[in-house]
Amino acid sequence: MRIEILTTIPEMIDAVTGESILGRAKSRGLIEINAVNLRDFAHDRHRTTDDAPFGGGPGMVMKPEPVFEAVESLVFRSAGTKPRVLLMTPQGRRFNQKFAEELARESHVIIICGRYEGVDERIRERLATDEVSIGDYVLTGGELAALVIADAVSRLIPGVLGDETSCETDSFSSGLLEYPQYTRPADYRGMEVPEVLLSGNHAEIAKWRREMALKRTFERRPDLLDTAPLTEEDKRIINELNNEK
Ligand code: 6GU
Repeated sequence: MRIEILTTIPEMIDAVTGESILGRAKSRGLIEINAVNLRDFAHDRHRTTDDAPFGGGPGMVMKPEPVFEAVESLVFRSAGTKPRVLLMTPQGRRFNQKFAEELARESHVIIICGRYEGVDERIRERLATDEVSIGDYVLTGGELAALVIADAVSRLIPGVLGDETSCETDSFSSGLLEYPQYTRPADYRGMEVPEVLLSGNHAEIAKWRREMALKRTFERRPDLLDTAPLTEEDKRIINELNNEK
């Protein structure tokens, strides 16, 4: 899988993708994440990538030429395959785990970071396959949002997480929030780890964890219970939680 992030601030992308799990995945060849400097595709001596809006008004707009030409050069090198081209914008489709799973099945994803007050409308209309937002708040630019996408997608690629850390037990993959975790010491300042976790009884531990995941989801994100796959026993537990309320 190849992810290319088009930006005027490649340093921001390199700083994050060179470290930790993403850095290791890159050096092991499991994923390719490249920052592409839009200034390299500018047409003038000053390497300009933005300009004043036609019709006047405040702020600057990202020019079409560097973005079109950068994307075209990447698609050309992609030899026949059709990449997804994401435009990062607060006006886009809201990113979530399902969207991450969808992108993880692609072989080539290009992400355009909107900067300044906006991008030329022709980029939206003719170049982007998707407009993507990471939530209802406004960032100064799309770089942090692009990194969120790259991170969430990369960890779904087989081998990126260690063998034992599986993304199948994640919050949201199961449709529920996660159960509480504890590690040593069993008693910290009088705060004790639940007895069942020390019991060695794996069936009881699994039961307790499922109950806790249901309880946590019920309390914090009841909306998720509408779509999570639930067993009859799960539904009984939720009914009980409802009755307690
Ligand atoms: Cl993708 N860009 C910006 N600038 N702000 C955002 C966003 C993206 N997603 C949420 N807020």
